Amino acid sequence: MTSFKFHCLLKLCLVLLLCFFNTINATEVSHDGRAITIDGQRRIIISGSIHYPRSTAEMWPDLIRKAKEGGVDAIETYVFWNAHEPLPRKYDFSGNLDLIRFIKTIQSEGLYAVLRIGPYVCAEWNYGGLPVWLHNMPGIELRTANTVFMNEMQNFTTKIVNMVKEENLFAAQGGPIILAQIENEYGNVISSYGAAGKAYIDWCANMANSLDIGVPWIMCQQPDAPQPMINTCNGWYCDNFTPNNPNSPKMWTENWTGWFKNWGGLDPKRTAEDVAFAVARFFQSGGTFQNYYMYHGGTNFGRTAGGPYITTSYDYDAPLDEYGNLNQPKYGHLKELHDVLHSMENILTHGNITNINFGNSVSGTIYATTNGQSCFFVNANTTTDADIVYEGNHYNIPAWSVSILRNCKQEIYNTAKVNTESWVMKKQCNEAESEPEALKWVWRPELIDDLALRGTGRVSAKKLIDQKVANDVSDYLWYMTNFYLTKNDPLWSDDMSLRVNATGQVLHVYVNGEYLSDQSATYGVFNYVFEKKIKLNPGPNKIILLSATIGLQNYGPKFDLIQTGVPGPVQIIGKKGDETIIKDLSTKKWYYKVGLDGFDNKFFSGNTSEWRVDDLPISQRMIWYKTTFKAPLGNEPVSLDLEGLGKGVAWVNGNNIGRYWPSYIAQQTGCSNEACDYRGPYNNTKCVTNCGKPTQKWYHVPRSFLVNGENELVLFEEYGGNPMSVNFQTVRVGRTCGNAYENKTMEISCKNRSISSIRFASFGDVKGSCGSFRKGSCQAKNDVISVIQKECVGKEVCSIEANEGVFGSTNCDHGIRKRLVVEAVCA
Ligand SMILES: *[C@@H]1O[C@H](CO)[C@@H](O)[C@H](O)[C@H]1NC(C)=O
Ligand SMILES: *[C@@H]1O[C@H](CO)[C@@H](O)[C@H](O)[C@H]1NC(C)=O
Ligand SMILES: *[C@@H]1O[C@H](CO)[C@@H](O)[C@H](O)[C@H]1NC(C)=O
Ligand SMILES: *[C@@H]1O[C@H](CO)[C@@H](O)[C@H](O)[C@H]1NC(C)=O
Ligand SMILES: *[C@@H]1O[C@H](CO)[C@@H](O)[C@H](O)[C@H]1NC(C)=O
Ligand SMILES: *[C@@H]1O[C@H](CO)[C@@H](O)[C@H](O)[C@H]1NC(C)=O
Ligand SMILES: *[C@@H]1O[C@H](CO)[C@@H](O)[C@H](O)[C@H]1NC(C)=O
Ligand SMILES: *[C@@H]1O[C@H](CO)[C@@H](O)[C@H](O)[C@H]1NC(C)=O
Ligand SMILES: CC(=O)N[C@H]1CO[C@H](CO)[C@@H](O)[C@@H]1O
Repeated sequence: MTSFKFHCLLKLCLVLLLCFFNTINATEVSHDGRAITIDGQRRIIISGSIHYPRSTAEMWPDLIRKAKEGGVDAIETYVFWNAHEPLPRKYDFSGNLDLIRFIKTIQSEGLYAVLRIGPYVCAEWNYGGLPVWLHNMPGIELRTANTVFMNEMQNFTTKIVNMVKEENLFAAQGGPIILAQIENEYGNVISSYGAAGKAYIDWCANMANSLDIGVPWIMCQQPDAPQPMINTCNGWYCDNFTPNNPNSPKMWTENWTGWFKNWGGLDPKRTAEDVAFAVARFFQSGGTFQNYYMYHGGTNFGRTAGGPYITTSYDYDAPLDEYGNLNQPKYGHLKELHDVLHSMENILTHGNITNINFGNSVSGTIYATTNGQSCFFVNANTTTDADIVYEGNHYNIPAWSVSILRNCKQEIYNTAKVNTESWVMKKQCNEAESEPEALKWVWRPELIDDLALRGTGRVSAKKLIDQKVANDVSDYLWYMTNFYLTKNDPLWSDDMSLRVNATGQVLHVYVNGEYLSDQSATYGVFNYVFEKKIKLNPGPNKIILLSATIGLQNYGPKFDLIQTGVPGPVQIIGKKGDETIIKDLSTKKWYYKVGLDGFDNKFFSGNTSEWRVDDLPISQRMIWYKTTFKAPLGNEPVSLDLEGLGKGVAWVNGNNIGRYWPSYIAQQTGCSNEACDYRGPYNNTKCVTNCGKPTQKWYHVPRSFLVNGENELVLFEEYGGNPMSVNFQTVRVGRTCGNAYENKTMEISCKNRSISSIRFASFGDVKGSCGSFRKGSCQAKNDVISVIQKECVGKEVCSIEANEGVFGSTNCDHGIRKRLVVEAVCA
């Protein structure tokens, strides 16, 4: 009794203490036309998107810490409705869906949070984050003034807001959340909803306001956002954006650091120079809040990828790569910019602004307060470097770059002058296995014979149905029908074929128990027609179609209505000479079965029965493979090489690491052998790589999925492949290329490994890029390589001043921009 009382008392004290603590820590977030204000202070806020389900809870602290070290103030995330509410009122906030733990991790690392609830999120996420069961509710219309939808949206939004409030996570409660978002990029599609669209967006604003969260709400890409919503900009560049109200600050909620990848598509690459240029221009033109989309892209685990046809990797060429490693030089080059912008916070948020036009696309912006001034000089000319004179001093501004000058005298940053090392990552074989490439496999087939023989499923209808009817609980839906044909049928001939109008998913076709063929599409293709010659029996015949989605549509006006599966028609075409006779099977009785037998019976985890050790099937469809392996030593990230396989799904210790499809070869054209030129407006077709190679052969296996001792890998192979070369590798820094302009410091590091040798070093006008450097027309007198070797070999990190004092004078002409360049190999 006493101890109980004491315990209660203690709890009460704790609660009181916490309340007290929270009240005194309450943060007031507001805004004026210039900036977001925090406790009355105008702030420059650099934010970065990290989507919690695209990594693991174990990875969050490291990712957020790295973001903080990279000069980021706030972490932004969407909230993924269909992940949290897979079935109506059945919620999941476990594991990497633990939103509250994610926000608390942000808080404990000392950063702000931006909560983009949506709950429509786009995000290349399955169905844009909306639960597919919404689609099946009677009377519903999504994302418009429809009470069924609005009730559901309000129900979920309220639930999230209440959960967050209960944990005191809004800034007004002492928590880290400074901003929240309702809806998402609705302005891009509003016109297709007519007047109901405007009514809906006004309702969204009112609903959000009524939730009383104590921090401002934003609406991105919403030019008519009703007050007090702040409308914000998304895009590659946002310097020309103006908010719709003089009291709203200029905010950029999605500055795309790179781009996503689709099956068959190329690896996008946006240079550090161009991202920095876009950010610097945004702040030059009065911006005060900007968010990197993405700061860490991560992985589309399980069935979360949208599209259709978005890959499992969501690396995004973001400052932190899929594995959580620094993407150098992007990470470091932006960190320097953030440090410079933060050092100018007061002047940028209070200074008077004057613009100067130097002509030829060169301009300047001066921020002035009584304490001093700062200048941005922008050269937006894509080809020609500029020499400008300002207050008697000369400045060289490379084409497509921004210089930032303290006191308008000293250049402290130029977006085109990268003083950060570039890392070339490499994969290393699993040192825990004696023969890493010889995993021992067992296998078993997916059960289709039974279905094929009986031709029956669980549900039937006299029509073809949209696959979304099954609430998207599986990628797979079987369509089966029987029909009778005699040799007297007008259709009967030697030339008969099956024609199926399908949506852009993968289709497998079986006729009378035999596999006929498959077909798939590419990203952005919503329909195709399957047509193949078939042999039919006089008498009963059976057609089986297996439709496999690769993520549902996530974007576009009324994207939710785009059909999935086999909407039909399904026809048998008979040709006799010039005559074509069509038999339509669409309104026959069709039997349906959702999912695969191996999923129902949990072949991916813990089902040990009936696996076979004999005659490993190669290049056979619908096979389950299983093996065991030891986790790679150390704590570097782990990647699974699936080259040799076709298409399917992979699990490690029961964790679904995503769809795999290494046999989908990326397009052959569009890549260039020349080094990527950062100059000129970027789009996602520029600077791409990986032409003609598997779109994605490497799959991230988070360390937290692994255990000491035996681990299990299970593959469901849909197309047929060979698992014999499957192997696990670790990801580490292979080489690093240091780069520092004259009078800057060059730093190179091999993360936790030592620098083993120096492959190239020169101080002068070096040509080429990392991996292909060559000496230019001029260089320093001294033996630069031996200086670097002496300083760096054997160390994990080394830094050297790039100047003539260290390397001796150079024979470079005046006006040549000298730099120290080093290529080092890591142990
Ligand atoms: C959501 O709807 C359910 C009924 O389906 C109701 O019990 C619950 O209170 C609602 N939640 C909110 C936050 O409105
Ligand atoms: C860029 O500079 C070149 C050379 O001075 C000039 O011919 C061209 O018009 C400029 N382009 C723009 C867009 O200012
Ligand atoms: C800023 O502009 C205001 C209004 O034009 C002027 O009164 C003030 O002196 C200016 N301050 C500076 C530092 O230029
Ligand atoms: C079937 O697909 C073809 C080609 O896309 C199209 O022309 C035709 O209209 C479709 N038929 C139906 C009924 O949708
Ligand atoms: C394992 O799979 C078999 C079918 O091969 C099934 O009968 C059995 O119930 C499954 N066991 C478990 C634990 O799911
Ligand atoms: C994208 O950039 C490429 C090369 O810079 C250019 O040729 C192409 O027209 C651009 N495409 C779009 C849609 O802007
Ligand atoms: C670097 O510093 C030296 C010595 O202070 C100076 O002469 C030189 O102009 C500087 N170079 C640059 C590019 O700033
Ligand atoms: C790198 O080394 C530091 C200490 O030197 C250690 O804390 C960290 O876990 C190591 N990280 C990796 C990825 O090996
Ligand atoms: C490619 C793309 O979507 N660009 C957009 C970038 O952002 C601007 C401003 O919002 C849009 O106008 C562009 O369409």
